[in-house]
Amino acid sequence: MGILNITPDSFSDGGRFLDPAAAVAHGCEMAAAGADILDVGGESTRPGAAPVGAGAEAERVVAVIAELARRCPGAIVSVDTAKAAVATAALAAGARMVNDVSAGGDAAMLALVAERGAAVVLMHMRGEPRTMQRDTAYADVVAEVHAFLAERAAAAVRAGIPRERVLLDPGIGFGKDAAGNLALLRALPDLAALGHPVVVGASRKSFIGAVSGAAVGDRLPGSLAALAPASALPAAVVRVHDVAPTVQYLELLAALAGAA
Ligand code: HH2
Repeated sequence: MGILNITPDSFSDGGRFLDPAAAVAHGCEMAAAGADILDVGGESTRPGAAPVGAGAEAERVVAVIAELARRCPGAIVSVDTAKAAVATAALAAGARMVNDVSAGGDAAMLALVAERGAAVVLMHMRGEPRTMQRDTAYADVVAEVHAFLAERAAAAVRAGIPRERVLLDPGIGFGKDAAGNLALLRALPDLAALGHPVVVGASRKSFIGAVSGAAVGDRLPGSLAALAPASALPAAVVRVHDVAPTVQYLELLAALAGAA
């Protein structure tokens, strides 16, 4: 899953793709480099980010989604939004997946995804982006995140979304400290045991800087290393900025494991 942020303030690529033509070109480049899914977002979720209204968010993403769906029919276009109103417009424009960092926090979201025959990513986050890094202490971060995701997955299936179209994401960096993020990555096999495909978004995130001291632009090696646990799972999606190096990294791991 290649990341396409059409925002002025995303933590690593903010402002680069505000021009729709530049956004579409980058999406097509990622698809050509091997991304199966293009995740288009119009609101930053970095810690402290200011919220964006549904109208402005939809305005940023809808035309780009329509163009990507037309130009890259081989890729699934995903909309990274927690708002059902934005998801409605994005699905009408050709998106086939909703990446919801609030895991169905908008009461209309799960029914909408079910009704449109789309897929959904349900992610764990503590609180909201503005405040999520204020309290990163958990009695047991893995148990708490997995219990939350199990409950949200059951709600999605109850809403009528087929099980294989409900993907679960531990929310790396969303209200967790570096130790919590590492514990969640180590525990991915337990999350996968819930029986859903797993999504991991570790690309360039601050825990990589906490471990290595690398600045945000220099975190590709750490971003790849953070994907090793996901690569061993039966069904996983990795959400990344650097598609071509990630594809090469995963191809080599698969070759070493003897997989097709
Ligand atoms: N991380 C970000 C945004 N959306 N969605 C899922 N499912 N999982 C993630 O880990 C995830 C996500 C944050 O990264 P990015 O999009 O690069 O930055 P920003 O939120 O500042 O736009």
